[in-house]
Amino acid sequence: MLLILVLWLGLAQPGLAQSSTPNAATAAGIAVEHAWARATTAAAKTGAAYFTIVNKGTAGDRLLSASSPASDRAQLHVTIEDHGVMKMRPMADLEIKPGTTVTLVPGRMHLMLIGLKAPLKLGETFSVTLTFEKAGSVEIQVKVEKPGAGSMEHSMPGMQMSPQ
Ligand SMILES: [Cu+2]
Repeated sequence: MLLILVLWLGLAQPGLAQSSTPNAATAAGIAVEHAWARATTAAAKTGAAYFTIVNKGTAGDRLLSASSPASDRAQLHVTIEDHGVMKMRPMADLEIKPGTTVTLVPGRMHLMLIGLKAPLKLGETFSVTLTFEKAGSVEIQVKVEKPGAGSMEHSMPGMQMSPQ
């Protein structure tokens, strides 16, 4: 019900919800652009998605959680180096200050798709719903690109999940 209200308010205000590209979603000043994921092997149980969040509003917002029909769970992860070993840790949330852009890129941050229901195949798209503190739910379409796309490998040798 709240989502419907938020969407209705967005549509009712000229100047908002004017994005036409399929990859962009706008609600309360938040836009999500260039969402992509890496293709996975047939055996992969996890995948990673990346996107750019632009806060065009005058107030800060926070990305609180995410979900996708492509996997059992979707978790925001940050990549850190610990004694020369790349590790990833879940993030509680992600702040997007007004007028700033936050980009999830390999080697820094990603949306971890845990328990993939099917391999992510090159050229396919799947949806992810991002839940923001103020902007509410924003559905994005994630395009699957080549396994090695991006600047750094997601699955680096020695990369491991820290216990939660
Ligand atoms: Cu991860």
